[in-house]
Amino acid sequence: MNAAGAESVMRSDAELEAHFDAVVGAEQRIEPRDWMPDAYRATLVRQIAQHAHSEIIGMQPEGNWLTRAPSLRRKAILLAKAQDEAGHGLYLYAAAETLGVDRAELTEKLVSGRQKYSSIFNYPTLTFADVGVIGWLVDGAAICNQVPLCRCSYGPYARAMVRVCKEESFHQRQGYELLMTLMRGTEGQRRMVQDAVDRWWWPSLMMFGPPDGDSPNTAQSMAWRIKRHTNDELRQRFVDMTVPQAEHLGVTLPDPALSWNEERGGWDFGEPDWSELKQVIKGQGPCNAERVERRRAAHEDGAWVREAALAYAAKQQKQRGTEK
Ligand code: BYC
Repeated sequence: MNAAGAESVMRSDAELEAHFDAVVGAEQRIEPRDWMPDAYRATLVRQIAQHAHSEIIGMQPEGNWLTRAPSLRRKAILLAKAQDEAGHGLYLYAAAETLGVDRAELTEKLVSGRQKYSSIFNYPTLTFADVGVIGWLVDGAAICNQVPLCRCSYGPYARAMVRVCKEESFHQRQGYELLMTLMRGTEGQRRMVQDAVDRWWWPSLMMFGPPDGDSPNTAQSMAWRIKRHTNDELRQRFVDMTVPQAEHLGVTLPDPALSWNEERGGWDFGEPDWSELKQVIKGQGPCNAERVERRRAAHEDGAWVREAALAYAAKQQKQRGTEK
């Protein structure tokens, strides 16, 4: 038993909990070997797994355009972005594993529908403008949501977020640059951008989760300093950041209720269709079945890679054993 282990045997549950609360209250980090309440661990596994799954499933809508990108430059950018997302998934699965779960088990829960991933990836990508809008709006929303997670109380998750956020901001810029290029193009290209904005705006607002009054997890996650802001606070921040960008781009956001509120110093906006979010989360969005099926098939197709990696690791271990 290590020193930390011996110490925890000597402390009562109440003392351990008081120490945990003090560490979180002092804005210090909880690390994998520290004592933590079971519910804190379960909440982190739930959120980090869902986040990891979102990164991996999130490659699919964009992957749809990899072979049809309009130029070599656009193809190289899109490929690099999708590869970054695979990397984000890996950091996040690694962060989840520090909590005592196994990546294979998490993947199994994803493909059997027992764990969620972000609702946003259940919408189809109909034109190449969707690639730009995903970068601008979806990655823009992801940045708003994830920058505060760099200050999450759980060390491995917070540290993983630092690099993820840097890469997300490159993703957001590439999306905006793509859209600027299309907006400088033909009338048809401008219409294509507006159509993509019309389809992705409301689902992007739903990425932040249900309204605060219907969010069962927010209060506890904020008390534990996993979440640093409520869903509605982040949604407002996103709208305030995005409206001037839409103006600069020359597109109209599809919300007649959008208006500047002088008193609050923020934009008022309409109510997303929360019944749609519920349906998509339940697995009944336009592409849920297709996304999960594709992930399941890719996982099965990759079985030989995992077997080969395990056989190679065993061989290396055996060789090291005979060298000793
Ligand atoms: N979609 O109590 P609430 C990316 C669930 S990937 C699906 O507010 P919480 C990218 C929620 O899980 C970025 N489910 O929950 C990748 C909960 O259900 P359970 C993805 C949702 O956890 C590739 C229930 O509804 N980002 O950027 O306090 C290409 C009640 O909600 C959604 C993350 O994962 C949703 N939209 O807050 C491009 C960020 N909303 O688990 C880009 C990390 C809610 O109790 N996650 N639910 O059964 C979070 O910040 C939080 O988990 C959420 C939800 C804000 C999403």
